[in-house]
Amino acid sequence: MSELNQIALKIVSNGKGILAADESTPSMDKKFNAIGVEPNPENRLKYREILFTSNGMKDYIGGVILFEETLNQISKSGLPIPQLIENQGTIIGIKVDTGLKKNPESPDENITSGFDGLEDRLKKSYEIGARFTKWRALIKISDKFPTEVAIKSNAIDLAKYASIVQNFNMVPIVEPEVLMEGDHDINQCYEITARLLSECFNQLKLQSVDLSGILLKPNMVVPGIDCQNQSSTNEIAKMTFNCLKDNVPSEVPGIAFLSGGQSEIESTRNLNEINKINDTNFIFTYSYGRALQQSALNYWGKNPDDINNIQKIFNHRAKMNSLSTSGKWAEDIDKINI
Ligand code: 5MM
Repeated sequence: MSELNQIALKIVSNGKGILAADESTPSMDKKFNAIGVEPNPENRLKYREILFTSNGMKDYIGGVILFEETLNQISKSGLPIPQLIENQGTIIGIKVDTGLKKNPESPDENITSGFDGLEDRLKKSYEIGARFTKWRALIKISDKFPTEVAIKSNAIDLAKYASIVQNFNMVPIVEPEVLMEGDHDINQCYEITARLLSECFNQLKLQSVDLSGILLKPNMVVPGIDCQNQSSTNEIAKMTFNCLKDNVPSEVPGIAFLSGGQSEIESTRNLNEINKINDTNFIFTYSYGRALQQSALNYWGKNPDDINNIQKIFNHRAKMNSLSTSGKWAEDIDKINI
């Protein structure tokens, strides 16, 4: 077993998943403004430190993805954030893409940037303790889009990124996300997700990436938010499972979904259903941002000093998602008294 494979498995095994706490500063600004909190580095640290010191980290969070600012912050206790996370037994990851730009090959679509200075950033992040990384490519569905060229160029860049990261001895999370925005139906989401995944693995193989040393972070196959025909949990689970089974090579050690705008309960319910029908060796788990944090963040906005209950809310969400990795979650146990 290679070192990268071991790290990947440690992140997603034993009912653990990933906490995506890598929101960029503009995203955090929006979230803080919405709950009436002043957006600044101190408040971002305060909020994230509450999550990282929760008991739920030990049991349910195998890896946490950080934004560069957080990786370099010092906690209230005086411990650097990376050390505080390591003390929980959680592996540190870092977002290394730098957001979206216009795709030169298809100017009405996007491509992810981040190759400038990437090697330097990887070297520094490794020294501070990061052992995995993340790069997110976004694909939008509409009448005309995505174009073949957008799918291909994003897949090429994801593979190029993954290959560079493995040279630095870190596990690359490959995140090809088909967005939920739009009125497309679940069949369209299936078709685009399948094409995107298949092109990504095509490119990963062409660029000789060790597939046993990556983690895949895909979207679930769901109808667009504005679609008139919303789907049942059963349908979402079956289509997501089939799409991944047919397009992901078996060497990939873990598939950790993004929540993508689904509610906390929807993300848990869908993952639970996927794991109920999983008859493969794939590990299906979570790499949620919003779906792990939303309730805790809202409560923190109103009760910033009530650390116990903020952590209780986060621990509960993490535990519910952990149960869903073995199909043991049920709606009637998903209750919390605050
Ligand atoms: C946590 O959000 C991540 C970064 O967002 P921005 O770069 O837009 O600030 C995002 O990449 C995240 O890791 C994934 O989309 C999963 O998060 P969700 O909220 O979709 O589960």
